[in-house]
Amino acid sequence: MEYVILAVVIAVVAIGAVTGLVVSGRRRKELPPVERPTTVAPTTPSEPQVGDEAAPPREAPVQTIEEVQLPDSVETAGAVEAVEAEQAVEAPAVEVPEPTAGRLVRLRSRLSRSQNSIGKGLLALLSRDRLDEDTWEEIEETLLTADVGVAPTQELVERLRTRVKVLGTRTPAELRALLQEELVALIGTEADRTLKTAKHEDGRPAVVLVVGVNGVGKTTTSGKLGRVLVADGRTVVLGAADTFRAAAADQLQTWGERVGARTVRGPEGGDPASVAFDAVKEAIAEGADTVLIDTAGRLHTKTGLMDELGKVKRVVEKHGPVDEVLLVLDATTGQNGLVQARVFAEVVDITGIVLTKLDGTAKGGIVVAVQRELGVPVKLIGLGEGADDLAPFEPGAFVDALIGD
Ligand SMILES: Nc1nc2c(ncn2[C@@H]2O[C@H](COP(=O)(O)OP(=O)(O)O)[C@@H](O)[C@H]2O)c(=O)[nH]1
Ligand SMILES: [Mg+2]
Repeated sequence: MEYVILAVVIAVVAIGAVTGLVVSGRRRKELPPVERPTTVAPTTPSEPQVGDEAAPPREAPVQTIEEVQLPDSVETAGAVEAVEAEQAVEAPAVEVPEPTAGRLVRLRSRLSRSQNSIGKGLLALLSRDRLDEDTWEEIEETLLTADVGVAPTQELVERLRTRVKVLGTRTPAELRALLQEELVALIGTEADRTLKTAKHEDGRPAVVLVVGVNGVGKTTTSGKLGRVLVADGRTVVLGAADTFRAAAADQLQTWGERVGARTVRGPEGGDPASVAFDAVKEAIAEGADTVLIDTAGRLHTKTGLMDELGKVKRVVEKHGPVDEVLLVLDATTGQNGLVQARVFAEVVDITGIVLTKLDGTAKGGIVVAVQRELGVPVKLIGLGEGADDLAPFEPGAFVDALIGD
């Protein structure tokens, strides 16, 4: 009897083993032929288990982004996933910049808090019950601290004194309107602040030269302005005439690539004037609308600066007159900016000022001072390092941002 039981147990075990082999053999046959490439990293101990592989893990896309980026994993990923990953690397999406209309209003919060407090401070001072001499002196100091400049400050204080006297009773709303009006008048609304960036009738592109000392934000401004123009439907060519370092041209090119604008560049240390000339030449050939030429500012002597910048402009003008010469000034440098403005104005006819870094200074009054100094309007202001942080300068919106409306 015991033998019989033993024999049955052996038989059951044997049948079980054979069935197992057959089933696993079938499962093995059911597997797709050599799906996994031979380059796959050493398999984990669990992988040879046929039972484990019967569940098709590769049909469920469980790969994380990190895994897809790893070379080994890309090979094991499905073909579609691999192709998609490749496309993402090869064709960076071209960005669509923000529209420019109303940018200053949108960026108003960027005007530094201290700058805002100057506008609000003026309003508070004007709203005092008694406008005595001390108060007028405080108003004057506030304006001077903001770098408005001595003459414009005195003019403004005079006008405010006269108008406040006429006003008699002063309601907050009246005072605000009065200050708004006088600050806007001080900045000026007559000047043409538009940029000449439209193609000429003869098909020649508009040429914009961007000048200024090192670090003020020329390249950044060229890039941001390029985006603005592209957003407005223009075709733009960038000229990397800052040939001191390859990195400077790379920086400009990166800006251009983001919006699909081509950059013309020369060899490191090459002649800036010839790069500028080539940029305009190529833009003419392509029928582009606008050429933006970014120049170098790291010149140690005034003579060197005069020579090089003068040459760039003269050489470019062989193609026709330059439409805009934008002087970029860093608002945080205050009065120093005025000295720079004078030097540049001697070399080239500046047609517009770009005041950068207004997001980081309380010296917004420099807008007034620099316009007086050069007799040239501020056309653009920089309010941050972001790609769309450049705004057309509008006196009304600027003053509203200062004193709040
Ligand atoms: N906060 C702030 N930074 C700016 C602005 N414009 C430019 N910058 C920064 O200033 C630095 C110098 O700019 P860059 O364009 O290289 O100056 P460049 O030497 O005149 O070409 C960079 O770090 C820019 O991001 C601005 O409006 N606001
Ligand atoms: Mg630069």
